[in-house]
Amino acid sequence: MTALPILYSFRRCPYAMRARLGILEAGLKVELREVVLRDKPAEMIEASPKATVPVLVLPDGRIVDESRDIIDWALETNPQTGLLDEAPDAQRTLIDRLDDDFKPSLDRYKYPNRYPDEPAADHRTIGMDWIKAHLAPRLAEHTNLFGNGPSFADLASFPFIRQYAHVDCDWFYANAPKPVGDWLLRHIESERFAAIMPKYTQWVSGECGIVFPQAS
Ligand SMILES: N[C@@H](CCC(=O)N[C@@H](CS)C(=O)NCC(=O)O)C(=O)O
Repeated sequence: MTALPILYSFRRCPYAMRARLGILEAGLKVELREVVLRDKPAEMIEASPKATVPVLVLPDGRIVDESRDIIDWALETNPQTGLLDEAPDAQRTLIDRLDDDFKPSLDRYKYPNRYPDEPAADHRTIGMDWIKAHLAPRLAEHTNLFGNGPSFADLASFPFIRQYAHVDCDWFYANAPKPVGDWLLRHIESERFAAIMPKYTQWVSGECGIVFPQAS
């Protein structure tokens, strides 16, 4: 049997969700090794000393340790997904803005104890303003960000918007523009999302990981 690429992943990490979504959408298979962030396996740190998940280790030894590069690897391996057919540069720019501008406010809203000098309420506002500026106008036009079908930008962004929404669901759905709430719910309730979110047990060195995605 040919060795599968190995994906070090953490179920609840939105970057790792992004990578799993890309792999799923491209119809690829990997050996998933579930990581607990406070107990990272030595094998993962050796492969990628910056020690963030996700990390993909390819059978030829190449290491891909940025979530967006893992999606790119998946899309290069299977160019048929169509995820980047529509306005690829605009999609990538949107995800740059999400990672660079939205994510810091998400962290400050979600983990106020880590940022005692930065009022969470301010960052909740900054996050919602970002959503209104960057996502709402697109979702007022079609059901996904770059058309009616899901794109790279949808899959790379909704796990982060989900995390933001889940800090206070009632507040989010009362305050987000309706097309944004509808879009998020559609993605959260999709079979695609269910397929990347089964509960995984922590990978133990020396054991085989789990084949991902699991046969449905
Ligand atoms: N730029 C990286 C960021 C990945 C990242 O920060 N992942 C978090 C978990 S969501 C992590 O591993 N943090 C390290 C830690 O908590 O020790 C990517 O896109 O893959």
